[in-house]
Amino acid sequence: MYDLRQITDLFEIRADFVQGYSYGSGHINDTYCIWVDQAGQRIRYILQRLAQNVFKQPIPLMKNVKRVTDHALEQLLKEGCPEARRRTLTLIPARDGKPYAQDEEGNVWRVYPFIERARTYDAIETPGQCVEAARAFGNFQKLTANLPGEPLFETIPDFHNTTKRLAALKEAIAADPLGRAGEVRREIDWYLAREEDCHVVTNYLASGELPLRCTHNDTKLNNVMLDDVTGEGICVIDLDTTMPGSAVYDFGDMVRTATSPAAEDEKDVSLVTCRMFMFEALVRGYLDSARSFITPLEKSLLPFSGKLLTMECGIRFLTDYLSGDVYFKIKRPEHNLDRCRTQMALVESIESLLPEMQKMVEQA
Ligand code: ADP
Ligand code: GN1
Ligand code: MG
Repeated sequence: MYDLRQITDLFEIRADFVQGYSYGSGHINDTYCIWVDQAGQRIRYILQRLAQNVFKQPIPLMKNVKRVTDHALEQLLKEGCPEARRRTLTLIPARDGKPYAQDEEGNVWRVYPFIERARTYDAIETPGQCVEAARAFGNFQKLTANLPGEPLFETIPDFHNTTKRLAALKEAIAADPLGRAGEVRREIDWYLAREEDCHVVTNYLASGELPLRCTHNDTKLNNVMLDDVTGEGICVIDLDTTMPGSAVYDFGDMVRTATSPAAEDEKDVSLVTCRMFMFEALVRGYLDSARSFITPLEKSLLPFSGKLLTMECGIRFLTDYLSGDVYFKIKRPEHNLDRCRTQMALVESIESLLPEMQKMVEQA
């Protein structure tokens, strides 16, 4: 659809374009792997087109990403970290010096060096990976806590405001543009029955009992790269939603994406389950890096966070299904509905484990 050679040419890449193809399994941006020949050596880059239906203000967003990545690199270099440029994303400037380029249609593009000898996982394989992923996201919070200057721009307002997410679901039910509401009454009623849970964290934030931090806000397992050899959580990626948020959101989305053996879009929901040993591994890894700053209330909300973020994501999938699949990328007609159902199964599994999780966290 896009002329990847021409778009690559907009960036300060002193090499010959070889080939480019779609890459990864993100639900939002268009991601491409670009191979170039640099004086006889093949190297690759990640080229991304920002989804402008999701990110309405891509320029301030890119300013956020530039600030965060520059700050991360500075800290890593100051600490004398080996391979600092494998441990943070680095924006390749466009020919005009900006950290992004715009094509004739107004699309915003960016390029990162491809982080080699590491990969992301759509499904977790071992508890060790949970420890590493959680430690990496905790370190990311620590690293961005002393970001100089004004707070980051809110790239998607009220991104994790679950109260507003539920209100949006209710609006979609009322509008029902595709006449789908009737066939998903069971799912609708299931989410509406959990309305009270939606307000817990928003209320704590409003009262000031929970602090606003600089958080990643999209800590899904495939947004952290694990080293192929050591397994270390080497680099946190997908920084589009890094902005003010709660530690509860970041931990919750790890529980959502890293405790179940089943894929987010698994059709057989009997395979979806929260595994206690994976939860324990997440707590261990996260507290390893977050112990120094996390408050007692944040810590006590770690078990509930998994339930909340899974529910929130399910609400978003159902809202998108009712609205005609306008937000998340889908590969089949009922994709968002399947995703909404796996989230329900995972919430039920987490609900049954909450007392055990609470005990485990208190002892950690
Ligand atoms: P989306 O917002 O659509 O989820 P991501 O930024 O997460 O997009 O990128 C999609 C996938 O591309 C990631 O899950 C990861 O596998 C891969 N990816 C992104 N950036 C890099 C990078 N710098 N090096 C290697 N792989 C990357
Ligand atoms: C999207 O971009 P990606 O695929 O990492 C979404 C997250 C959802 C997730 C569900 C900006 O994440 O909020 O939790 O899908 N990102 C955005 O899989 O909406
Ligand atoms: Mg992603």
